[in-house]
Amino acid sequence: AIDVTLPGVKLPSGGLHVVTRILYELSDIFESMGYRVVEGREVEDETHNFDALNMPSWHPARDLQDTFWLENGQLLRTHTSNMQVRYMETHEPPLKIVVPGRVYRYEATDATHESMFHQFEGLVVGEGITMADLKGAISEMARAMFGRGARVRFQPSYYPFTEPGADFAIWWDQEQRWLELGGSGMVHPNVFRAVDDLRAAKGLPRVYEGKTGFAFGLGPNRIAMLRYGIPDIRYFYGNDLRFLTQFKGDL
Ligand code: TYR
Repeated sequence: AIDVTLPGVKLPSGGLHVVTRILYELSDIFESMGYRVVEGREVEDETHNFDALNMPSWHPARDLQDTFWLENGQLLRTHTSNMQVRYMETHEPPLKIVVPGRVYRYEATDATHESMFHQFEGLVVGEGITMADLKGAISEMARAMFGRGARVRFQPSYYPFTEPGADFAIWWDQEQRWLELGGSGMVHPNVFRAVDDLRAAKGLPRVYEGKTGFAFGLGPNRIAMLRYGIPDIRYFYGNDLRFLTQFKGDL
């Protein structure tokens, strides 16, 4: 006979990884602002990772990102900005997209650097888009992520695929300090031109010249580290259950 009053056996369960949850959270925020979430390839060619982003092979900015090269001349994408090019190549403006995903850099590993990490990219293209729209989008994200008191600060910076380019930081009210969170800027006209060239090569109409847009890229790992007090980026992918279970989310 079965004693139905005996306690049951608790089955172990999985849960979403802390970085996955941050990516979902960011995606939800931007979806509610009308953005479409798209994902893309991690094995990429030079055209989409560099050249079309106004970084020809002689460009000094290529040294900013140490690249993992594959044997067939392809590479592991060094940023999610490759998807700016891939998306525009096959879609017409106006558009609003965000791209969560993994990126790879060949660099020494330490508490704040890993050879694989995540980025969250945004791209908006249309008529008469300005930096005020960029600021609005980042501010809205900051308030949704860090609370009503969150403030955003932009500082001039350089990215070959933007003009002008800006880094942004968020005022973390709880800790009373600025968090450097990512890069952004207005899409460089050369990027639009390169995209139109790629489209023309496919027999698609040139629809990007004369358009304006903004883009940004931020670091979800950094958000998780700051929000939860995680001291070392290597914990994320070390697969140590003592770490993972502390941040176990819903399935
Ligand atoms: N791709 C940049 C990086 O990896 C971040 C970025 C993305 C900067 C979009 C500007 C931009 O418009 O550091």
